[in-house]
Amino acid sequence: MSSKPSATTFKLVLLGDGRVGKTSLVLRYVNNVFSEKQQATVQASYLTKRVVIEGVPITLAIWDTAGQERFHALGPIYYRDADAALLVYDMIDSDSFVRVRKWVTELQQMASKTIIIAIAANKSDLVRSKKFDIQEAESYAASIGARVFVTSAKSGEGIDEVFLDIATRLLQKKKESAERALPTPPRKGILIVDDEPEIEPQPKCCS
Ligand SMILES: Nc1nc2c(ncn2[C@@H]2O[C@H](COP(=O)(O)OP(=O)(O)OP(=O)(O)O)[C@@H](O)[C@H]2O)c(=O)[nH]1
Ligand SMILES: [Mg+2]
Repeated sequence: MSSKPSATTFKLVLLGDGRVGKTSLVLRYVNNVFSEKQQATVQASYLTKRVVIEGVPITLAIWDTAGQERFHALGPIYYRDADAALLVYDMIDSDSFVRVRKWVTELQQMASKTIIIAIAANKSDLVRSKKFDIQEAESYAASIGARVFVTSAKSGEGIDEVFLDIATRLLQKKKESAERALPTPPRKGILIVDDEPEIEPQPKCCS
């Protein structure tokens, strides 16, 4: 009798200003739905998504936090032991990008040192010219080892890509730490000889 391998679960937290589209991104990704009248999140909501990356099943345990300022202090509850953070801003609201930087600074001080970060520049459908400027966001992201994904919860643009990037990096990190945990095999052709124990000099005695 064969049983399916159990999926590894990774914890992902979404952070960002209020109204930038965090809930909409998650609902588009998990349920493939979008609402123009999405209600503001209170505290946080929780959803899961199972995906298979390169044949490996994983579960994303997604914490979608509330962006309104009055909920800011709850952040640590959700990011403290998170494996990854998706920081979201609204492309047509530059203040919301300032908030992304603040979250990154807080994560760098308070969250796991190895947390994986990605940035979503959301609401791309509202940007008339497709030559919108995400250069600043891209160079900032590069400086913190992250990537920016242009997304629209409304049209679906970039959603699968950003979650796939996170899931792939989580799996890669897990593989690397599993490899590091393996004992290193002894190198061939090297004979290890214990040093002779040193003979302690006998104290000279006096008469
Ligand atoms: N046009 C457009 N509207 C969007 C997009 N994403 C979200 N919205 C709208 O923006 C508003 C806020 O979206 P939410 O998903 O509730 O934003 P949020 O970041 O979860 O907000 P909080 O829960 O308050 O932190 C809603 O009216 C959504 O319909 C998008 O990609 N394009
Ligand atoms: Mg929300």
